[in-house]
This record gives sequence, C-alpha cells and structure tokens, in this order.
Amino acid sequence: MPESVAKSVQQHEAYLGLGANLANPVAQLQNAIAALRLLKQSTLLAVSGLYGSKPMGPQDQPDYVNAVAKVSTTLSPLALLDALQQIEQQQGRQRKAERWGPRSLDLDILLYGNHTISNERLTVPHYGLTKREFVLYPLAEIAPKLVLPCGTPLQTLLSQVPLNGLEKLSATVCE
Ligand code: ROI
Repeated sequence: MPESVAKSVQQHEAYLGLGANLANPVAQLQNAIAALRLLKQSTLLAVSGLYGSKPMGPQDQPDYVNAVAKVSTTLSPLALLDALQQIEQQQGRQRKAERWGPRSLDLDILLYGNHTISNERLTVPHYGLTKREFVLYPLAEIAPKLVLPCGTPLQTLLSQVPLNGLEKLSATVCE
C-alpha cells in the first residue's frame, strides 16, 4: 500500500495522575508505574518523583503519595481509562461508597493531548487539575512549559497554588 493511503494511527500524549494512601502507597505507585510500562499501544515517556501530600477532602485519613506520568498512546481516551481501571483493580482497589475516602490506588487521566472531553465516564482536563498541588507540582517536574488546552500556562497555576505541605520523597521509581 502506498504510504499516502496507509491508515495512520494517531499518537496522543497523555498525562496521568497517580495517588494512593493505603496498603503501602509507595509500593502501590511503583507497581502502577511498572504496569504503565506494559500498557498496550502505549509508551511511558516520563515519570515524576513521588510526593507526599496532605489529604484533600476528609482529614481523618492517611497522607497520600502522588506522582504524574506521561505516556504516548494510540488508545482512545475511554480505552485508556479502561486500561487504568484494570490496573487499579489488579492492585486490589475496592470502590467504596464514601466520596473522597482513602484508596489503595487512583489513576486519573489529567490531560489527553489538547483535547477536552466531557461524558459520563470521563472529564478531561481532570476537574481537579488546576487546584491540586499534588497534581500541579509533579506535572511541572516533567512538563514545566506545559500550556493547558484552555491556554493557561502551568506556571501561572503553580504561582496560585501553595505547596500545602507537599514534599518530594526520597523513594524513587525504577528505570
Ligand atoms: N488527596 C491527596 N493529597 N492526594 C490524592 O491523590 C487525593 N485523591 C483523592 C482525594 C480523596 C480527593 N484526596 C486526595 O481522590
């Protein structure tokens, strides 16, 4: 088939948020990152360090460990969401009724290229992205020059959101 008519498969760069505060959160994130390296139709391009963060929402729960990863993928947004939920399940996540309660692993699509997506399963950019220090600072570590689909530079958001006790942990993720 001539190249001009070959079916092109579109690559999208997606940023993923990782969070955990139960069942050895550091190991949860390290295992999740190992699973992301094996994600079908995708390449893991970058991972931030691991950050300790104060719980947003109910305070009577353990501190969180958070990180952000960047993948290049040909999965559609919903296929990517399915794959992330499968990783959450494999790592023993129990979905509870309590909103904003503790969790063994949370994987969110923060950004999917420059797309905005809104349906009953998925909102992208992630609704908490612009206000959460545990998303913005790890994101800035791997994409300091990022501009959101709405046109706002990440650095502008960072200047508006205090660290709130966020600290980079000495634990690392494997190469
Ligand atoms: N708080 C922090 N610090 N980190 C999270 O990943 C996180 N995730 C959540 C809620 C419960 C909103 N709080 C969080 O889903």
